[in-house]
Amino acid sequence: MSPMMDDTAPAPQYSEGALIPNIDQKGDNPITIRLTDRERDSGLTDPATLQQLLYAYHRDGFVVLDNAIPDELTDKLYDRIVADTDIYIGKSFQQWNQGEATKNVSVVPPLSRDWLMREFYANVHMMRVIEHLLGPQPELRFLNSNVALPGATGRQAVHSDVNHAFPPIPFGIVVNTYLQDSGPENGVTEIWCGSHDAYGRDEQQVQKESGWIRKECIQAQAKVRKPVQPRVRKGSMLFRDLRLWHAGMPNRGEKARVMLAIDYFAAWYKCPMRLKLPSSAKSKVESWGISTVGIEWVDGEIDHLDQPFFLNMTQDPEMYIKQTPKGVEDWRARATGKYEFDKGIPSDQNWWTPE
Ligand SMILES: O=C(O)CCC(=O)C(=O)O
Ligand SMILES: [Fe+2]
Repeated sequence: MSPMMDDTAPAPQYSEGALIPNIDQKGDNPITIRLTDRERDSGLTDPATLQQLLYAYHRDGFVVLDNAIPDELTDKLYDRIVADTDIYIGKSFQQWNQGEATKNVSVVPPLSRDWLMREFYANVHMMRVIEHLLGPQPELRFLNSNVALPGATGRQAVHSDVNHAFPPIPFGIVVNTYLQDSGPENGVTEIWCGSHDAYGRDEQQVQKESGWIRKECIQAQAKVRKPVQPRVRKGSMLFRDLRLWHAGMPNRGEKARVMLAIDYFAAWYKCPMRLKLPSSAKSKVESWGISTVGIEWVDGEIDHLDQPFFLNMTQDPEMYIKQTPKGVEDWRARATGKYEFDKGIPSDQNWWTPE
């Protein structure tokens, strides 16, 4: 898929041979770019828009794209995931992210044919950005959501979602699509622009088993670029390099804050994780034109609220983590037989203290 020229787009302007991007762009930490309604509805991303999205992402490991999804669809998915969350948290065990105090829970979105909407999971503007960053045929391999419920008493540690050894180049992107307007008041994620390639893994990690960042690195990096809780509009897509530091924050509002987590990996990376989707959706998903090598088609419907949390963003099929009734099964639990639910309770050693 390549950007297509649109005859109705405004004539480009140049300065010393370079295109001047005449687009709706705001902020610098992070950069937010808003598509025109014309771009959204035609599915054609102006080359200048794409250029700025790529520039921001290469610089920061992070960029926000606004107005790529019609609001009605976003509202519909929000209502469904909130209703599902009520059911999910009544179950005997669930995936609380960094302990129950954060009230941050992973809830799989509905996966039936009708609910698998291209606008979210293979949005044409989103795919154009991802293909230009990860190369041809990027692979969808993980689909989940983070629900930040009101009433949290704690925040997450500053962390990177990948704690294993990884190549020092972009290999995977998570797109966090926000299903409501968000800001610090309802727990928008804390973001550390530019942290994706600031330190090596051994240098930055508290321990090998988690992606939590060492206090010295947190304090030092904040001098280069401050962490921020950006204000984002409903339907915004937050493209984040999997190596980037970030943290889930307490939702002090009254309504649940929902963000999708859609992970694409570069084809060359050969991530072994597979996403289970129902065979009934196969022809629909294939019609999106994305690579489906990361998808495992299963017969019958999938009860999305009854899937154990499963993750493997490494390159090694044996390095997966899986949620079980006794705790999280990771390589260490498999070796020792010792299962734990949380990786520890975050303290002020795990976030930035302004000096
Ligand atoms: O929900 C959020 O804002 C971030 C959650 C997160 O980063 C995580 O659980 O790994
Ligand atoms: Fe995270």
